[in-house]
Amino acid sequence: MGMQLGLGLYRNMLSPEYVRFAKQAGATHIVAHMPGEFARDAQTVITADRADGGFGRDVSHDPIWTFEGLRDLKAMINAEGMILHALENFAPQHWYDVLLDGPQRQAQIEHLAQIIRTMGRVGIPVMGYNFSIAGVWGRVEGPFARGGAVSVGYEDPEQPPIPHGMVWNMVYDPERYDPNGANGTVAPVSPEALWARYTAFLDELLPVAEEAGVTLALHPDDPPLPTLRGTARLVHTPDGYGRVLDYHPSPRHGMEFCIGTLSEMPGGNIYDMVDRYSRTGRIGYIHFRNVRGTVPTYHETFVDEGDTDMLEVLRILDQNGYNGVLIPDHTPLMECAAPWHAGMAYALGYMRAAITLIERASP
Ligand SMILES: [Mn+2]
Repeated sequence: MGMQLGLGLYRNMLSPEYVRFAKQAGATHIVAHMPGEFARDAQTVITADRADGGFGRDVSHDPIWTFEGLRDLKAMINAEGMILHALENFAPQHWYDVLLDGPQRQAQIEHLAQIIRTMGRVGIPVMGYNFSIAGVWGRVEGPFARGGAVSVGYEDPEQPPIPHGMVWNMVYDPERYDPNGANGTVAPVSPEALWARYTAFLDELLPVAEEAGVTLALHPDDPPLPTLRGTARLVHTPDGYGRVLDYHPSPRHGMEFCIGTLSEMPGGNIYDMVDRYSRTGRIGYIHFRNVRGTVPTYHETFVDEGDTDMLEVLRILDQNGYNGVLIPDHTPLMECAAPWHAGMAYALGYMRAAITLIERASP
């Protein structure tokens, strides 16, 4: 069966036109990135607003998360001859107090359990998630990729504490949120406290995921720093996933395996990481992207120009029998009338050809 090509679509791109674009570019699978409105339009993707609202405001009670919403989403994708492989990321509204260990925690855990049961009922096999308090924060945008194509990077910024009302780099409580922290900030979170919150989350949700037949797939922390804005990070070293997987042997406890984030980790060998973790059989799907540099300074690149030999990554995956889904994650924006589309089509075409050649050459 081999490796499967997919495309991740943001919340405001979940339409038949975008699904057909993915199909036309050679993909067979869709990953639906659920929270917020990350893309302002088809042209540019919101990346970094250091001093203000992060990735923006979360939407309350988005009906897409109901049984009917997820059923209709899957039906829309299937109607185009495509497969809905995964949902990516809970909305901050769903679990801010799970991450922050706040008073709504238990009610929010119940809601997350309900979402996972609904996914099982609808038939969506993977829930990608990023158990992170600070989230993907602090990135800058610039002409970092080949030919001056605009991409994102991380350049070791000052790290103010997280204002109340924000988690996961999104505002969940606009009443309370003040970008300058005038209404207070999130207290520092130690690695031990974060681990306790994470394992409590797994203890409650893994049994639900097993019963529903849904794989929970954890994204590593991007940027992979030990702490960000005073809060610890879960997977920020080459061994980080090892500890996470060792916590529970369930095949429903897996990875949203981000090659880009893993290669941003200092002191790691990306090929060893790909080899080690693809042998576990616990990759829910792969974020296939390239980057130049490691924390605290790196820039995202086109798939074929960063520090990582992505063909070697595919060769290792093929050798270890990986037959799951790969999506481009993000790509630089290409200078034309449709920068996002062009960047994704370039990555998908490259991946399609590379996978075909590698699988053709493999015994
Ligand atoms: Mn990623």
